Amino acid sequence: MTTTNEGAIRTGADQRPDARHDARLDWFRDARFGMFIHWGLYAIPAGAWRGQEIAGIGEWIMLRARIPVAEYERLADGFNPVRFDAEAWASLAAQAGAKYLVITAKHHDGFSMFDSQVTEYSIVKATPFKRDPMQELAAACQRHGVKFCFYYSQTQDWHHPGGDGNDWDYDEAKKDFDGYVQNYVKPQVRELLTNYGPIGLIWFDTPKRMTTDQSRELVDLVHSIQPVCLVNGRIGNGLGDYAESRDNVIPDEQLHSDWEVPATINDTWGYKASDLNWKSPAQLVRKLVDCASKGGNYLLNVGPTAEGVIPSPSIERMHAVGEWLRANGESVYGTRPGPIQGLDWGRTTQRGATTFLHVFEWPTDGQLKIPGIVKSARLLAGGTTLPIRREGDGSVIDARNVTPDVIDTVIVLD
Ligand code: FHN
Repeated sequence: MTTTNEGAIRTGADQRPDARHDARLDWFRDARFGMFIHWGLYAIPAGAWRGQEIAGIGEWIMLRARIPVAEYERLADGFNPVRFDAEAWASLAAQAGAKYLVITAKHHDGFSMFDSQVTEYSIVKATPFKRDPMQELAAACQRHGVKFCFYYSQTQDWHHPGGDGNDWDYDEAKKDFDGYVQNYVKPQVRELLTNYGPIGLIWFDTPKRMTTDQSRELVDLVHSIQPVCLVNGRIGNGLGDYAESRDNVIPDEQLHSDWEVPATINDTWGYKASDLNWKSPAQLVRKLVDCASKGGNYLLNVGPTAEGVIPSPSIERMHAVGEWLRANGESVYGTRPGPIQGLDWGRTTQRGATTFLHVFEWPTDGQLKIPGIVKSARLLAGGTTLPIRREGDGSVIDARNVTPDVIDTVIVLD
């Protein structure tokens, strides 16, 4: 486990005695799968600036290419995502089996992707598009029964003179970071929690220079407006309702805490045209199951284009995960870590007295060796009962006649 200021899994919060009894977390604990969306002005350059490919994740292009604020701002003039379709995005989340959707209201580039009275630098006021996509998405998510949630970069803001991170336009030593938090971040967070209906959770990021008071004040502000809205661990200073793992890093072991891993479907968060390193559906499902088997949630990202389109490889993969979940969701949603941990060929999840054995790598002889006594075994998909025999302290499931699911075959054990 790590305890870095990047908001990774935090031992302090993990050990809060009331963490597992707080009913506000029930939906989150049962959800296990969420869809993340990184969408902003950075989708226009899509990883290249002045004809040069810029290394790293797409949404960091302003910092990586040291683009002056005045120049980056001009991207807004050309941001017109006419193909944006909130209904399609919410429907994709629902079809993928995601129970919540988290979208960037403001990322580190400082551009507000929602209607804000605090700034002119927003999608409504500074672009030809003029619409508030967050209103449309909030409504679409409600129609699809997907919890609507916001990402908000509270510390890094490369556009605001007081925000963290921009040392090419602004003198770090002269920054009024607290002024930025009090007069910009707080009013914006208030807007997000006031104008878009019920918000499942608010996802803060890279806490870095946040003081304990600043983190606490933001948590209190969130809860003063929406008492049941969750706050993720990257609010910083050991606060927040649940712990956040490092990006794309699933802990090695089961954790006795509520946690989530944010994850990329290729190697970037914001759209980057050259990044075609897509994970396969089998990799994605197995990562989701790995999280569930250790008590965590998998928050899988898509990065829409500047036209407002989610790239088709992402859509295909989301559909594939959804297809697997439609047949096997019982073994993921609402489950808790399974009794057998550390298997190198699979994972276990559990609900009540039922254990779900997830087989990733099928044994060549079709004999599944399980530590402990297994009384009955049947395939989750189709319900076929499988013969079992005792062998020493363990049990062997005879699965020679099974045609395995190439992604993950789930066997129900009692
Ligand atoms: O810097 C960000 C990054 O752009 C992205 O938003 C990820 C998602 O977890 N969070 C930060 C890095 O950890």
